[in-house]
Amino acid sequence: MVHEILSEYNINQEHLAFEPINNGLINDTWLIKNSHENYILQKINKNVFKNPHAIAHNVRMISDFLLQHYPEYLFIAPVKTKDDKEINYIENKGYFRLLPYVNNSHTINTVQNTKQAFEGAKKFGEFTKLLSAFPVEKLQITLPDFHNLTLRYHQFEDALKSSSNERLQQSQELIHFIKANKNIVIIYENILHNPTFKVRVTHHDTKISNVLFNADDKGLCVIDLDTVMPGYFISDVGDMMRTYLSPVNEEEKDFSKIEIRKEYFSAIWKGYMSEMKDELSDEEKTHFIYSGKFMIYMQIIRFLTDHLNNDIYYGAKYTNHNLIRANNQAVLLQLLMEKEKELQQLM
Ligand code: GN1
Ligand code: MG
Repeated sequence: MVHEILSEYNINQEHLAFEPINNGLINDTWLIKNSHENYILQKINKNVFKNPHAIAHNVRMISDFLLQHYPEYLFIAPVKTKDDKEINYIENKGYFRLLPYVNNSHTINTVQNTKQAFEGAKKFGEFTKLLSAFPVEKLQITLPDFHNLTLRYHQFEDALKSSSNERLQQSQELIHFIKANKNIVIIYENILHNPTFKVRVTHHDTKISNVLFNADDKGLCVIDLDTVMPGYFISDVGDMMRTYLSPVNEEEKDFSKIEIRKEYFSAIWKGYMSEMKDELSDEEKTHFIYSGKFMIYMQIIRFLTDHLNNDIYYGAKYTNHNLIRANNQAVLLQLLMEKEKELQQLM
């Protein structure tokens, strides 16, 4: 299949080698090598991204803007097909895109030191800052209501009504925890009506594997622009907290390993603020820690809703996979709330 896809591009297929890279739950990704160069090939999950052309539109607009205003910024534009398309549709196979591999760069799957956390936060901050003069309303919505917490909460309530009794029974404690923390939804709804919160170009998937690093662990640029849409800074900062603060991620079944590492919080704050301090309003800054609660809470709801809906979105590699992920994230949220006062001292 890879040969068929690559034949749509002007690239040499001699000595072709490819291997899958497992770094996300949604799209399939491969590393491709020929005798001269490396590429990243991705299959876009059409069940999730119903309009792949919206992704291509956004990437093109952002690429043009950055090239015009910040030509020195490293932006990885997709390789175009022979007929000049960024997205390659192959009948019965789906939508694909090919990206050049940046030489001497690498990605990491977990944050191992505070420098990486600082650099990641700085790179996502820089991305939003450089695009502050970009007409954000011209971006297309690639995933409607992606971080709409009100809607996520409603989907959770709907799932409670349609779920099997067995799955409902297993989830009782977590359902109670979600309901008890509904104030996180209320604060989100206040933000929507708060004029000091600005809609900006937001990445919406700020996990560390979406940052390219050089050999000295310096951040080079951000990648995976499928979910770049208009949004609030709490989405980006919140997902950094969700994925950088703990030494273990959502897949960890031994919850005693989950931790909030204060020095990593400090690194996120400093890294993001090194770029965004003049962009964010004071009101936005006071919601910095709230960002983490917002994103972790939403992830609990999304994993649990999927469990109640028989794993139709994320899938499950073992029995109760999404229930365990949801419980893992609930532990993370609980610990974050307990540390909130201490973290405030670091800002
Ligand atoms: C999905 O596929 P990946 O890992 O980039 C999801 C994110 C979740 C994440 C949880 C489009 O991201 O929103 O936070 O899983 N992306 C989509 O691991 O749903
Ligand atoms: Mg992604």
